[in-house]
Parts: sequence; structure tokens; C-alpha cells
Amino acid sequence: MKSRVGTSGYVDRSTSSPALVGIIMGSDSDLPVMQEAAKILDEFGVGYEIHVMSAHRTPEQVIEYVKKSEASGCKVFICSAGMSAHLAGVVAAHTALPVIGVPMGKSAAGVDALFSTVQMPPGIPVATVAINGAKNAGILAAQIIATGDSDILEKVRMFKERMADDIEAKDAELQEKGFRKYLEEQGLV
Ligand code: C2R
Repeated sequence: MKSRVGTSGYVDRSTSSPALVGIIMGSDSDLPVMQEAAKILDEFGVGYEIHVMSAHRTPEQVIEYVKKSEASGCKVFICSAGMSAHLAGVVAAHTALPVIGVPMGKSAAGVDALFSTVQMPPGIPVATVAINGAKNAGILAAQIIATGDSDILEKVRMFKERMADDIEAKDAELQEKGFRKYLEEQGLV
């Protein structure tokens, strides 16, 4: 399939590279948060697929998708779900590949989904990130793939270096301007 560059300037890897990451969302209502996982994978040049599927609402499709993805070279799954969040656990039950769970902050401030996702019984781990932690899920997926791909590893390294440079630049500006002017100029008040 052809690659396309969206208005964000990101190259959409869901349409340009083999899918190494399967992103499964329990609902399309998770997408406003979960787009951050896709965007960071785009930045690292990691191919992915993104689907809506639910362990509760479409249980057979979830299992079928996991089996199909395993066969076609997927390396890691990212699963988002809110409320009574069983999706990541069910995916983990059906694959030997690593599964990252993203609890959605839909009800009870997301604590319901956090516990549903993180409290897996021994033997079936789900690497759970923060509530709505879609970006970290994407970074973690890239890091897992980077254990066997030096190009991706280098991209993750550069990403971390850029982040550190940004923080240093912010601190230098804060020291130069003082906190009042800094707050005002950054629109943080
Ligand atoms: P709707 O917005 O579609 O009503 O979904 C979804 O991930 C979503 O956050 C509300 C919330 O229900 C979640 N959901 C699950 C599962 N499937 C959907 N927790 C599941 O299989 O675990």
C-alpha cells in the first residue's frame, strides 16, 4: 500500500510498512487517546495496524485477529480498553507475544480499567502503562521491537536525546527569564 503524509506531517505507517504492532481498541471512543500510540510509531517508522475489536462485544474476531497477526509477523500487541477492561488479558491469553495494556480513563477516573488491566494472574502478564498512557505504549512497543532492530533502537535513542535537549533548553530559558515572565510567555497562567 502507498504511504501518505497526513496534515500532522507524520508518515502513516499503518499504510506503508509491514505491521509489527497490532493496536486493538475496545471501542472507537478510545481512538482520540490511542492516536498517540500510532503517531509515535509513525515517528519511529514502525509499521502497525489499528483496529476496533472487543473481548466482550466481538470475542471471536479478537482471537481470529491475534492468530492471523501472529502468522503474518506481528511482534507485539497494544490493547486499549476502559471500564471493565478485559481486552488486553484476553489477547495475552491467546498469544505468546508481548501484550501492552492501556487502561482508558472512561469511568471511575480510569482506576477500574487500570486494575482490570494490570492485575493479571501469574503466568499471563500484560505490560500495563498509565491510564490513557497511549504514547508510552507506542514507545514501549518500539523498544520491544528495537531489541532485534538496531535502526529502531537508534531512533528511540535519538528521541530520548531530543527530549533531554528540550528540557535543558526550557530550564535555561526559565533561569534567564525568571518564573513570572516564563509562565506568561509560555501561556501557562
Ligand atoms: P463505548 O464507548 O463503545 O461504549 O465503550 C472500551 O474500550 C471503551 O473504553 C466504552 C468502553 O468499553 C471498553 N470496552 C472494553 C472491552 N470492550 C470494550 N473494556 C473489552 O473487551 O474489555
